[in-house]
Amino acid sequence: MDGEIDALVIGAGFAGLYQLHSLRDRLGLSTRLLEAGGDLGGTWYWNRYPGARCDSESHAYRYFFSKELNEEWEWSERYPGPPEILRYLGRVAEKFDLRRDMRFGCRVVSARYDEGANRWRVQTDAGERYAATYLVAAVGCLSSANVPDIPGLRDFSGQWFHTGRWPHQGVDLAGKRVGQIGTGSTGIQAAPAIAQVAAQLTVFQRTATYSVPARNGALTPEFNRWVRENHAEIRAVAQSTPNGHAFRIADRNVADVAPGEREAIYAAAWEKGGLQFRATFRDLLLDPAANDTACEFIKRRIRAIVRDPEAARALSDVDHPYATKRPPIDTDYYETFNRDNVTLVDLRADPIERITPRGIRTRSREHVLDVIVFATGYDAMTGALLAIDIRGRDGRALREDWRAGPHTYLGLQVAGYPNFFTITGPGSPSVLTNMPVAIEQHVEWITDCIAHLRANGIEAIEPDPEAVRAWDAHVAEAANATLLSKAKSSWYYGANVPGKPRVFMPYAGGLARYRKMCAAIAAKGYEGFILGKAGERAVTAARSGSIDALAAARGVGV
Ligand code: N01
Repeated sequence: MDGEIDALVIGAGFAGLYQLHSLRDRLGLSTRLLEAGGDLGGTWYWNRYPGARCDSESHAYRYFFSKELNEEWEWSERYPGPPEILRYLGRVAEKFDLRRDMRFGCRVVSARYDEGANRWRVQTDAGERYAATYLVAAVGCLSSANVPDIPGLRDFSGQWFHTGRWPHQGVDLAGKRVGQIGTGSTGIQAAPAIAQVAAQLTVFQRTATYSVPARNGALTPEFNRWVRENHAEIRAVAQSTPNGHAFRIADRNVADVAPGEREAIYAAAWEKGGLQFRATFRDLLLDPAANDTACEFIKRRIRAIVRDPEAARALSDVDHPYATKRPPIDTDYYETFNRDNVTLVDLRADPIERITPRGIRTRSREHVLDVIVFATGYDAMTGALLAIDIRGRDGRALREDWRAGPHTYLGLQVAGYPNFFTITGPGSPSVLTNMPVAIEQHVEWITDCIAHLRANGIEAIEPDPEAVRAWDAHVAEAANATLLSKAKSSWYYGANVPGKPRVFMPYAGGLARYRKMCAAIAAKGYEGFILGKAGERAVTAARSGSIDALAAARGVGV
């Protein structure tokens, strides 16, 4: 056995670092962190594609748990890129002396709950073994790259890359003919940067989307002073809004203002840039008529920017309401299509038939390419968890229990998997928020929970299957109460991965509301969880029936 420890954390992104610090330094637990990548950073370790940048504004894209850390750290830009975010996380690791308990290049391949010992037995791809009482998955929601199975890829004679696995030494695209598949948040960031160096860029678009300018720029010393001096207030705003950003959603409906004023509000938000566009009216995700006004505004802007009428038509031919798929923000995305070296291929009219040795063949012609960039997203929310063979009580397999979609309680725990926690797991606000704020809340909740167990001599915790069933139903209800349910092709539903169950995975009820629920549940002695000794738990859970059966009975998760 390579390691007998109290707690094991998988993943060295924002979530894993803070969880290691909390369990080790706050609770005094022997804790180890394992990371598949060669260094810390999580998503930012892997995502180094041209144009990569954070979509959250930097003054809220940070940890809030340490005022001292905030006072020491200054972001240089409104939206930092991977090198600066990695420097920030490196500073965190250094300040809290985290590296001594982190192992890199260790991919966890299996985790098995040993009920007799009440321990998780974890194995890495190198054959190292660990045993821990608590297992925390901090594996990220968007870390399992999705490379579509397009026939012929193996025969392609050029190079190909997925944006989420971009080579760290960079890729020389100068003078190359580049084909980019995918126009989500990543593709929209990548295309303008690639177009600046490539000889020719061909963007293959399957679904058009609505992008708003990011308006990145250097932060002034005055702004950074304001950030330092208003740490508590910025934190309070981020923690009290539905999306965890440091801006409030306007307290007005679209119908409350006259058309002229509405136009001016949208125009000001467009000029200001960023995800705040979503915050212009409170009913944008609730009322189709309200949403239509935002769609129309953005479509008009696209048509005004893009000179080629056919490209303008395809880019503004969006099939879903605004922000029902994750809204991207961009730097000169639409303007890029005015360059002589950029071509848009509308895959709805001219679908990809196959990849050939020379490039990509669509129905109408072959596009000859030196490099293919897959900006095709992720097996989101469940992909990285299910890549690990996770076995709970009686050898039950998570891959089997989640065959019809994920089932969790609060996105934090799974029935039948005692002392196993998922940071920003499916069923939590996670990807609908500014991630570090959601992560901090989960890490602190898990830490408080484990502290409670230890203070009260409780061996283990897991959710009651009844609570899981109710939570599944609530997650579905929360999505259906918004327009998010109108974009069935979104990765929130797993629709981008063939064969993946179509279940709305994140919790759409808002982070602020969710935080209150989590706190209330803990205050009521962890209501909905089963706390006790391993043997007693097995009896209670068995009486409650299987979670699949309960979910199916409610028509949820199938
Ligand atoms: O992935 P996506 P992403 N043939 O799944 C297309 C976060 N993020 O990497 O819409 C042709 O959104 C697919 O088309 P369609 C953010 O949360 C954060 O861009 O499925 N096309 C779509 O256009 C974001 O939402 C930052 O029809 C295919 C694209 O590929 C999430 O990551 C930056 C295809 C995939 O878009 C994922 O964004 C970037 C196929 N077979 C991303 N398969 C920050 O800055 C897929 N597509 C924080």
